[in-house]
Amino acid sequence: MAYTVPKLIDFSANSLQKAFDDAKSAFENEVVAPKSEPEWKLFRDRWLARKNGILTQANDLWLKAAPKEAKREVGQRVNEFKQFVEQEMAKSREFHQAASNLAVALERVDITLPGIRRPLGAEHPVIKTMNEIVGVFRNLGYSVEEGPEIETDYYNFESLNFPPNHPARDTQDTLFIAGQESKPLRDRLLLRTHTSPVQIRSMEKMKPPLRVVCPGKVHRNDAPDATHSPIFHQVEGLAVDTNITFCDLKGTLDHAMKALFGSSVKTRFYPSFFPFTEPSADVQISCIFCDGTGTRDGAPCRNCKATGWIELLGCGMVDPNVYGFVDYDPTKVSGFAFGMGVERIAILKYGVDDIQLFFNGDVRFLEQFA
Ligand code: 2NL
Repeated sequence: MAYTVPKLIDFSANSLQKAFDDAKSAFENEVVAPKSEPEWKLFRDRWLARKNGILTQANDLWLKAAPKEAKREVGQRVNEFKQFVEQEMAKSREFHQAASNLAVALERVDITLPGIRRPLGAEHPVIKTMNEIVGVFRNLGYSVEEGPEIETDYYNFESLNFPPNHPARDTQDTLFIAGQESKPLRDRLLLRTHTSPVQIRSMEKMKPPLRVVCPGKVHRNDAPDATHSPIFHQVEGLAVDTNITFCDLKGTLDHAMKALFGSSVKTRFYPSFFPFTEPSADVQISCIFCDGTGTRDGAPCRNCKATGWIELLGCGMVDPNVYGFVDYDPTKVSGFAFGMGVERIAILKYGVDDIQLFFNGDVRFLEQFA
C-alpha cells in the first residue's frame, strides 16, 4: 500500500516521533524505485507538489492541526523533514540525470565514422561467359529461349532422333527421376542432358523462319574431375529458314568464335556425328595459346597437343527426321544447329585449369572475375 499522511489526534513526543519515522521510511522506500525520467517526475510531484504533495499534507494535517502547545515542536519537525526530503530529492535528481546522460552517451552515433561498406557480389564467371555468348547471337538477330531442366524422354531424346537403344539413354550417362517405370518410355522424366529440348519446344511454338539461342544448365551422370562436372552449362543455337546452307553455318560460327576469342582466330570444321544433325561437324579454333603454331616458348604447346587447333563445339545441318517431330516440312525448310559447353569456353578464355573451381565457391577464385 502506498504511503498516505495520517491525521494526528495524539501530538505527544512519541506519537510525533512515529509519524515522522513512518514518513521518512516511506520516502526512503520510494526514492529507489523510479527507473525513467517520467517515473522520477511522478515521484517528485508526489512528495513536493505545492498542492497536495506529501510535504504540503504534513504541513496541513500535522502543523496546522496541532494544538497551540505542540506547534513549536511540530513546526521544528516539519522543517527538519522538509529539509530531509528536499536534500534527498536533489541527490536523487543528480543520480537520474547522470544515468540518463550516460544512456544518451552510449546511444550516440558518431556520424564522422565511415559507413559500413557491404561487399558487392559479382556475376559468376560461367554466367558471365554464357551471357557473352548469348550476346554475340542476339547481335545477329537470334532470340533467347529457356525451358525446363526436368524433361521427358521424348523432348530430350526421341524428338532429337536418338534411336531407342542409344548409349546416351543409358543410366550410365543420364540421370533419371525415380519411380517412372509405369509410364510409357516417352513420358518418363529425366534431367535434361543438353538444351536441345528447348529448341524442339521453340519449333513446336513458332513457325519458320526461326533463329533462337538456348542457354541453360544441363546434367550428366559423370564423375567430377578437372574437365567433367555432373552439372554444367550449354548454349545451343538453331536457325531454320528457306535455303539455309552449311555455308551459313560456317560463316555464323566463324564470326561467333572471332567475337569471343579475338578477330585473329581461325576456325575449321571436322566431320563428326550427332543423331540430330546430318551432316555433323566439330568446330576447332586455331590455338589461342600458341597462335595456331603448335609451338610455345620453343616447346610443343600443351593446350593443343602441338596440333595448333582446339576442339570447341559441335554443329550440323538439322536432320530432316527432326522436322518430322515438330511438323516442319523438310522439303521446304532447312537449318543448322550448334551446341557449346559454357565452362569449356570460360576455361579457355580465362586460362582456368580445373572446371571444379567454378563450383567450389571459393571467393578468392571467383572475385578475380568481378
Ligand atoms: C555439342 C554438340 C550440338 C545441336 C547441338 C540441335 C538441336 C536441335 C536440332 C539439331 Cl533441336 N541440333 N543441337 C546440334 C549439333 C551439335 O551440340 O557438342 N555440344 C556440346
